[in-house]
Amino acid sequence: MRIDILTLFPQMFESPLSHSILKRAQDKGLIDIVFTNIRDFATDNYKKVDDKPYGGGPGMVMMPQPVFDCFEYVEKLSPEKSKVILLTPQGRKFDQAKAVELSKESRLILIAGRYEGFDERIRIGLGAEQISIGDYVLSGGELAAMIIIDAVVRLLAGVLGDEDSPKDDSFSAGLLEYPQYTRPEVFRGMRVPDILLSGDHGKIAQWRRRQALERTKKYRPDLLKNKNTNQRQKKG
Ligand code: 4HQ
Repeated sequence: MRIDILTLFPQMFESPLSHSILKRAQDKGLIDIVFTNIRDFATDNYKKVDDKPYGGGPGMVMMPQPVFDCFEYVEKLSPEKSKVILLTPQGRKFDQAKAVELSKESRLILIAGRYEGFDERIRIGLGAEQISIGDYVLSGGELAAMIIIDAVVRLLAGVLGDEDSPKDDSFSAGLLEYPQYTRPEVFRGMRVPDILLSGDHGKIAQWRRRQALERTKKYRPDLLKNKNTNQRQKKG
């Protein structure tokens, strides 16, 4: 997969992409991440990419010209068909189903904005899909882009080892994860449940399914309510 990122702050991505799973995925050549700085497409001497909103009001707005020129340059860098994503609170909320969907694309182009937001013509003209990572206001789209990259890349074939296959992740089954324990058997007076020490794999699997369901009912009942709707949305 090729991932292009259009941003005013490419350095923000350095650390998250240079560790652990995301680093390994790049080292193995499974993903290729390319940054392009929107500011390089500013045309005036001050490298201006934002301007005052028409109609007045606080804050600044991303100008359409640098973003369009940057996008058109990036698109031509590689021939693959791409999915274009604009990070914005107006977008559909990101979830595991969307991560799975994006993991099937061969190329993603993510546009991370700053300031109070994008000139509306960026939204209209680029034909981008709008995605929000949640109902809160960030100071820029960069962290949102990183979250999407992390959730998508770990789903790509060969990125995770077999041991930590994403198949039993919480959410892939629509449920939270069952409780996990490691050594020692007793820690500060708290015992590992006997069933996990029994060696009876059938019973253990049954216990885990039950626990996952109970936890979901207790902490995230909304996941159970939405379960059928989510699956229907996926098929439709
Ligand atoms: N932004 N999910 C970029 C967000 C956001 C979100 C605020 C996006 C500022 C310029 N992005 N603008 N929530 O809060 O994706």
